[in-house]
Amino acid sequence: MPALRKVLVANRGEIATRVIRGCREQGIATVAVYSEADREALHVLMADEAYPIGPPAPAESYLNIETLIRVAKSAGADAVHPGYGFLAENAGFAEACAAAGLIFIGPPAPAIRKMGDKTAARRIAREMQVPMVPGTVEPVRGDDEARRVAREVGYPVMIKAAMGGGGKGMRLVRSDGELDAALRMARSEATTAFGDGSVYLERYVEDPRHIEVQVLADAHGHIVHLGERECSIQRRHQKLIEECPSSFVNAELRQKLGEAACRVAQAAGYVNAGTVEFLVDRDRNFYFLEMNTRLQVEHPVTEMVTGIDLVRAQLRVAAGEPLDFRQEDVTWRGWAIECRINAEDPFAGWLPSPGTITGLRPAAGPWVRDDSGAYEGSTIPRFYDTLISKLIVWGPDRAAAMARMARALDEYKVTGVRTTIPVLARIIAHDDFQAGRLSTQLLERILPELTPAGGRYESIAIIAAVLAEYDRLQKPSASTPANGTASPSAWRMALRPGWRAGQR
Ligand code: MV4
Repeated sequence: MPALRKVLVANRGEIATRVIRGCREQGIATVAVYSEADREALHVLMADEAYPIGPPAPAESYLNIETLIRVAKSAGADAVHPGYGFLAENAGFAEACAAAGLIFIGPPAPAIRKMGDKTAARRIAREMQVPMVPGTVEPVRGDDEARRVAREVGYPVMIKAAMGGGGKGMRLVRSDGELDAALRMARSEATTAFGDGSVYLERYVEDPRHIEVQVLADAHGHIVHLGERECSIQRRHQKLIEECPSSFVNAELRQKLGEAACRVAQAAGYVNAGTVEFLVDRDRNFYFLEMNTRLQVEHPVTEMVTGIDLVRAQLRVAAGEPLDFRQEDVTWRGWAIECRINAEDPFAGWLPSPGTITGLRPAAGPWVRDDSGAYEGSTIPRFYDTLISKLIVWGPDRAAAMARMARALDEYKVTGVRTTIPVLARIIAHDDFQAGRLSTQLLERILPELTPAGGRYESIAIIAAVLAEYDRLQKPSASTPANGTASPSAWRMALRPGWRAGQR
């Protein structure tokens, strides 16, 4: 079996730093790549070597297969880690790596391809008798077939793109009358987005939870699951907060979900780390949704609770080594929560807020982990996703983890760009979150009360008050307070350079 000696990390940001750290702990050398927008990025500083791969636009750098492989070969790398996003679920990239004699640190190309086609994935789930939302397995052919199926499974139904995923190209249809127009829209959207207009149909699951299961498979036929992650706190299919375990899942359901996930992965010929997504309804019925053939953003919560280093496992499996633990060795201890800290302004329509981070003091302390792609003085480019960092905390139970997250968010200071920190703090403090009453609809429902425009006016009021105070002090009549204290006023403290601006 080939031991890995040098890995090219075909990614940027926090996931590139996560993979570099994993490699370094295993004594594996790392090669970073960077676009013109990332010359001074953290992953470039952290890697043993770094090479430019082109202009900022992803299509001309991080998505350029030919360039990445040329750099990997000339740097003498023997493997490539794709991270998530970019080329992570591109079967052609996995094949191109193999053709160039490079180990792709991910699943075999056929498994990526199968799971990329959501109807093929549904076929596998059906064969393995994994529960699925009632609907079509094959793409629907004509409008008549769609109408027949919709009536059969009952409205409301969801139209989904066969080559889609992650919520792209989905359409909710509440009645016969809406079906034709929705089909047309979904097909044309799917053609534009995925170059394939095939769609399939499912009954709509009302107010579901999104729960996913981490699996790990080696090339020797061993496959294990590491339990579930609760990912229901999302906005427009972007997750904001994830947890391990889910307060909705008991040991019995965990075993059922885990076994179902392993069956799907096994049938797909899966090797390496992967995630099987389920919808779970109010009555704890679960339905297979899709499989993600990559290391996920939210993998750290699983690592914190199981003690299993997923990047280390990925590297070992890619080198042909067997998993060094069995299913019965996997235990879940305590509770982990992750918050995604994005450079976005939740008080201004979640507008991206790229720019230079002028001040940065990440949270730290016991059981706090900061998986970051940033440092003070670094830049969040406008060309890529807005993730600055993932803040992960662990506690002995959910209440302790929530309290620790509240503390860590309060401690985390970023200036220069707007961040999602204040709204994350408000979600964590919300009664429904505290009580574990989660669903995929929760965030959209409570956001209006969490992000009033008042945040803006508060800043303006502070500035106005400070100016008024400054004006007053300029006047000859202004004097020392009668009690003679020389302590700085609260307003002056608020003006101290640094932290106040990002705090809100
Ligand atoms: C659904 C659904 C309800 N019923 N399918 C969105 C992402 C994609 N992976 C599947 N999604 C959904 N599929 C049926 N039959 C509701 C969603 C959904 C959702 C799922 C997970 C997390 C957040 C979501 C937000 C809105 C809708």
